Amino acid sequence: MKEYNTSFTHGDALIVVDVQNDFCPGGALAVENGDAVVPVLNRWIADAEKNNLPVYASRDWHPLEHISFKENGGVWPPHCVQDTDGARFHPDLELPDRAVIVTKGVRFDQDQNSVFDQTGLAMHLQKKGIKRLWMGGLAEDVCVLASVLYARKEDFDVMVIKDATRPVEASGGEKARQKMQEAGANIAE
Ligand code: VGL
Ligand code: ZN
Repeated sequence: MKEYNTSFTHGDALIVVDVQNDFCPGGALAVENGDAVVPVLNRWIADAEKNNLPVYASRDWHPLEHISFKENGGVWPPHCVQDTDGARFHPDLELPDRAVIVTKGVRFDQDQNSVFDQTGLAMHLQKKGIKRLWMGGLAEDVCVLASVLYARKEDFDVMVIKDATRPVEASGGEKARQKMQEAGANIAE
């Protein structure tokens, strides 16, 4: 087992990926028990607040007729359409006012699964001296996976908060964890 500092400290940031209604039970692209990540992430958010550490929350924010939707040749049902209820953060997610919202998936012609894809977030964090990212959210095998892999490419240390993420497919979760670990991310139990 690799050794690492397990406390949330200076130089760390919390990244909450796509905890939106459409990815929770009852949503258009529901992840089984997707809402179970909310109380876990709320504890991390409270800890970030206590220690004055930065909190980022991404949202999938598609235009109507987005290329990732089945009707347009993609693989997903329509989800997280801009300004709809499904695109809103889960109502129990306790984001502080100072949380920074990262909006992605707005291009008509591309999907942007990673929170870093064309958002400028990596450079922004680097400029602030952030070295390590604690990450959780939905879905583990799609946007969390893509974001973690990108973060590793950008040389951030990455801690995936295992209880704070759920996959679209159980088998996909196992595979995703394997890929994230191979890329050097730590899975924090
Ligand atoms: C996501 C499927 C399609 C995600 C986004 O946030 O994991 N999954 N769009
Ligand atoms: Zn999407």
